[in-house]
Amino acid sequence: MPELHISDARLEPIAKKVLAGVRLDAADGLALYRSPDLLAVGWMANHVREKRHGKTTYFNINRHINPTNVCTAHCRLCAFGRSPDAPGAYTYALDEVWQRAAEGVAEGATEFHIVGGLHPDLPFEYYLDLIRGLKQRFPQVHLKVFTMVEIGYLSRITKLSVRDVLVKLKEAGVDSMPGGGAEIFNPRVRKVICDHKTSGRQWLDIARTAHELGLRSNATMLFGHIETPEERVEHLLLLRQLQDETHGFVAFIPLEFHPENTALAHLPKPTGYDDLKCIAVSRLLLDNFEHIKAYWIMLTPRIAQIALKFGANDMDGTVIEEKIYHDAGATTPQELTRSELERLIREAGFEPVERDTLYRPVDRSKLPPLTRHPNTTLVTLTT
Ligand code: V47
Repeated sequence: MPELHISDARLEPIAKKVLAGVRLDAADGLALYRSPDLLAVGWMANHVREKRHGKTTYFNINRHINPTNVCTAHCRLCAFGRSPDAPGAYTYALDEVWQRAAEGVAEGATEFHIVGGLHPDLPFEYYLDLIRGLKQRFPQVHLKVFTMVEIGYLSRITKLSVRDVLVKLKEAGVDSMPGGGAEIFNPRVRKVICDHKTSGRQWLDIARTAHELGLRSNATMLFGHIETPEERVEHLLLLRQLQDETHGFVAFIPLEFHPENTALAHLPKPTGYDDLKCIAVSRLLLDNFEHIKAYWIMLTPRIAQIALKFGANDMDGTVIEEKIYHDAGATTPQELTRSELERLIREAGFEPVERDTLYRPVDRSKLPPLTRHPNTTLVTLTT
């Protein structure tokens, strides 16, 4: 590996810790965020990444399904949620969910990633039927379903405890949970960007309960709006603390805020510099998270590719039909083919490995043949 050149002297003691495998603290996290020396921060993050994963970079073949965009939370950060009677509001009948899922399976999906709005009228049975129906029809596909925020909402509307909601969902067939809704845990920030939603403390408590029940989950951080570097560090360290306790988190995904079509549209758009910094700092502070994802939908395939050298070891998936970021003005394509993902990874000097949701390598020769070859979709990279 080439040598580390540090132009910011404040990073020297941190680099020593990183090379010695010593855990970083909050002050180190702040120094990393404040340092203009992006390349040195990236070098350190890549050092940790390559020590753990070598040249391996994971991706998966997945299908996103958002059963409804009707949402009572009205978060300022969000361009996806709608009032029930607003133009563009939709809720899928279960048959539409099966149809989308079947399309995903035809593309070779090993995972359904399912999240939606906090619908005022849908009964808990709708969600249970949705899970049971998917499990029955596609037992081989991993169900990564519902954020901590949705679980908190289902607990409120059913008057069941969070634990009981999770137990019922697990019995219905939920295998693990995505990491959304974490945003920034600090209450000052939540008051502005997602006032009526599950608090940061509740998000962490729900994740703890899920992990105790054997449901693993991901975690996210939404950055690039009104949060300070201190609030980012606090967020990451709260996740690290919970991970020390439960070891239930699978991957961490830093999510860049897209302001378009949201109530925060006046905020500046994110930058590649901040994207790479966030990826690198998360790799360095979250020493007990195995996987850091460069979610290309949000970062653009170009930045996601570079992020692989800044600490990320996963590109997420082929996705198909992404709505949350595209409603917020994302100009990335809605899907990438397997061969596009592999090319991006190889070109950056890494080895692509298809994984399942829990990062076990996927052996395609043991799976049923695809009805639609995953490389037939031609995608033009627009950014
Ligand atoms: O929870 C919403 C964020 C998340 C906007 O677990 C926005 O594998 C930017 O959690 N601009 C959903 N972000 C996406 C998510 C995710 C994505 C990929 C993989 C996984 C995983 C999880 O997107 C929301 C929220 O934090 N979000 N609106 C917006 N305007």
